[in-house]
Amino acid sequence: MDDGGKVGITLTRHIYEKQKEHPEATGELTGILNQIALASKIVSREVNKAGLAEILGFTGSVNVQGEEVQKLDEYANEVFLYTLGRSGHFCIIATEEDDETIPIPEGYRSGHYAISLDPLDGSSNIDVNVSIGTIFAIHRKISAGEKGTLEDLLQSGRKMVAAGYVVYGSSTMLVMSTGSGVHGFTMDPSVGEFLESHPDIRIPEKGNTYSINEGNYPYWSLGVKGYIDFLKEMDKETGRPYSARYIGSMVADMHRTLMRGGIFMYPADSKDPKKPHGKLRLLYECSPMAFLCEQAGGAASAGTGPILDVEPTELHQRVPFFAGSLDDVKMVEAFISKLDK
Ligand code: FDP
Repeated sequence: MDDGGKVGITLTRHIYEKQKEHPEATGELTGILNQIALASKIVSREVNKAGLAEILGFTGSVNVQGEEVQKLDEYANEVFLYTLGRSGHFCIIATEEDDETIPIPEGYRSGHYAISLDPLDGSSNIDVNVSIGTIFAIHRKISAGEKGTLEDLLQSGRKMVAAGYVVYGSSTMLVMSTGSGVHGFTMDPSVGEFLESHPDIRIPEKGNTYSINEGNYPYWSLGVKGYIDFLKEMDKETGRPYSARYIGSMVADMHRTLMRGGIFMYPADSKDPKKPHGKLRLLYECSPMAFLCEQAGGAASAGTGPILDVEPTELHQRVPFFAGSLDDVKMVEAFISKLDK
């Protein structure tokens, strides 16, 4: 098709235009988001081949050519670490895959930002061709000295300067915020660019869908059980019963929630005494998603208050998570405050 060379607004142009509204901006965020977009394009290319795992690999075993093949989540981790670590923008990195913080490689510039990321979230879904994603959260460097420290990563979500995710779904889409709304870009594989497809995403004030691993019901608190029971009652006026949707891939479930409204939850449960605060991680799962929810007019809570106000104490800290439409999040908080004293 002859489109006269028009490809729409690219991610780069979008960030550049936004930057012009802030004369004090240095342009560094433009560079950062471009690097994230680049790494996610490489990961997207490999995710699209995951169905050929038996032929091409990604099984962690040996492929038909007799070569040892890497698992896709490890591959994604390496791609992001390589790209971001050498970009000159970051002073320290944390990823879901590594227990410790990751310094910038010797010989490369240490930058003004810290990044926490989950390079391939929902990885139990890779083998069954279900959407997975990348999540990232960016903070300004606050520590003294040239190199970054843990202090730069352990900052509350309120201090975040940018956050986003990439969903590797039927299309690859990057959704991000630098603090002035939430914007979505869909990758056009024919030009290899993310094009603006969803400017200024807003979450409906109230939804009619709930998203939770309901198999954990027996392990929840009375407040959470009470809220889920309430959503399943019949009441035409408040749109109940709600519909249930749960993919089990946080990025995909949150993406649907952002676009359509409703609530996504991973509460605390008593299933595993080693994980008393639920499963999801504060720094690179809950906090960035909470930033996007608030920027889109929704809310994200730990059940007792905003996720963005939680002060992190550990790199891989877990936190209960309730996020989506404002009214729905307020309602679950009301149940928790009433029944979980
Ligand atoms: P996964 O274990 O497949 O990597 O935090 C990881 C995560 O997926 C999220 O993406 C997802 O929302 C959640 O765990 C699913 O957990 P359950 O299987 O316990 O529902």
